[in-house]
Amino acid sequence: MSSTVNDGQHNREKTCWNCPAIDLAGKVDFRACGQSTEDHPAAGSVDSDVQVMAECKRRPELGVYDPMSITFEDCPEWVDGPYGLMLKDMRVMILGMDGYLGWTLALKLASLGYQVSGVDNFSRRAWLAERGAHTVVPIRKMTERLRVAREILGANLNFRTIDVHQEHVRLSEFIDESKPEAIVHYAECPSAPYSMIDLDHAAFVQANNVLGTLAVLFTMRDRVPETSIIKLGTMGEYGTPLTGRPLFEGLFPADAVLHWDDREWSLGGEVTPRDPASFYHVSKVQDTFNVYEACKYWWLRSYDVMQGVIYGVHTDEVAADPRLRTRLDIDEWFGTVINRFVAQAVIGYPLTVYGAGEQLRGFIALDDAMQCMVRLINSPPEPGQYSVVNQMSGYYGVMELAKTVARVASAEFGLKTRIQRLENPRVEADRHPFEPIFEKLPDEFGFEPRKTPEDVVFEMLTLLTQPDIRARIEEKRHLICPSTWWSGVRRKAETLEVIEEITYG
Ligand code: USQ
Repeated sequence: MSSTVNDGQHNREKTCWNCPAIDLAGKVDFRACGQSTEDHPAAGSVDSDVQVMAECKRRPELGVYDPMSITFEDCPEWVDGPYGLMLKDMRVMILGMDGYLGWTLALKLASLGYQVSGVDNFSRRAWLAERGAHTVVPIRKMTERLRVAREILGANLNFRTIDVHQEHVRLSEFIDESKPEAIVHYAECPSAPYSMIDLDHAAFVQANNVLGTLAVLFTMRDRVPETSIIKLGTMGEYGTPLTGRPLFEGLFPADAVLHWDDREWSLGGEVTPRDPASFYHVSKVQDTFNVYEACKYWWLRSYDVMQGVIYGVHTDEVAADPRLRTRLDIDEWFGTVINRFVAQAVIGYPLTVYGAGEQLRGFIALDDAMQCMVRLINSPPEPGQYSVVNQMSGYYGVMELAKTVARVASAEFGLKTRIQRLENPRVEADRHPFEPIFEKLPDEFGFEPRKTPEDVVFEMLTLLTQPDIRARIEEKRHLICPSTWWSGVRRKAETLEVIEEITYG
């Protein structure tokens, strides 16, 4: 596949073996998870009596045939698109379509010509309401969102209110009806601090995320086993090991070796160690194993997307009309760090760097994350393949990012911005080695990041300085300073140091 990347058609040499339109037929052997097709009889081993044959749901005239014999490039159902070849009118279901990412992706896919369906139970709105918070970028009710998407973008989004965890029979029915060829699973509670509030919140986040994902996996086994699941994991599953061990993409590379007691073993293909940083991150680790097992037991196909911290408000589609905007949270529970810093700069609140501010994290802009997702949808994994991508475009220290925000805010918007170091309410190393590996998306899927933090901070400040949005940030100023401690203590974090504008300019 090496010649196929970065030419706009990274997936052209994939075959029907990867395509969700096939029905596997005949005598099919059971493969271990993640095993290459090269070792599989379907790849043409002469010694084997096992032959994988398929039929195409889109092209029944092909009859029963060898799925390795037709490439995407040779198939008329796969057509040119901006992010690789795309399956004509491909049906994609988004679980969690009302969320920050889900809504943005729905509009992106529909604009590119995909048939988009989606479900949500509006729990993100409810969690914010429970904390007394709100999205500072106002968003419309789903009925209006759908209407405006149709009116402005010509997007026909097929939406159903369903709780993925509690209503899997309804989810099955909706899957039967809309027959998705890829399912993007965003329907989880994404907040580390929310999961650390108390027992009820920790239990809720774990049940909601882990059992919801389990329901999705069983439903896919029974209804759409050829459909790929693109599941949102997190870079935070790996933690920041103090040994400095590289953070590989989910599984150890083929040449990784364990030396111990004068002996040596290959680690190639094994799941890498995890060191999650909150009860929320633990839920993502358990999801990883559940998805991995489902691929192994049932030949499901999955990309587990270990996403870095996301930031930004802009894609062409959400910017097409104010009523199409996606949410933006800046409170201590649901606001991610860059989004919070930008909002703080807008209202003159000193940027809240936790601890020394030397924590390093992987980051990706909203727009770039959407590009990655489209590329993954276009390049489905093989049956049984559990594959992981580390989805980030760079890594930065938290203090470094605060200085970037302060610089852009002051130079481009005349906002006098100070930075404060706060006591860190989390249990995390704030000085640590960090070597994330994030090669697959660019090397195998043609991903090219388009946005730098400076670009996105500028876009965000342009929107967030609008008077109505500034007022919505101001209204929730009291929810900026963190009060949720990993230790269980309940009090606002104290300021350790204030850094004046002059020292970072
Ligand atoms: N931080 C600050 N000041 C703030 C907020 C955060 O210094 O005002 C620091 C935190 O201590 C942490 C880092 O910034 O070291 C990132 O915190 P965050 O709240 O932006 O992100 P996190 O809690 O790690 O979780 C977010 C998403 C989650 C996703 C994760 C990716 O909410 O869904 O899984 O980013 S990752 O961090 O790679 O695990």
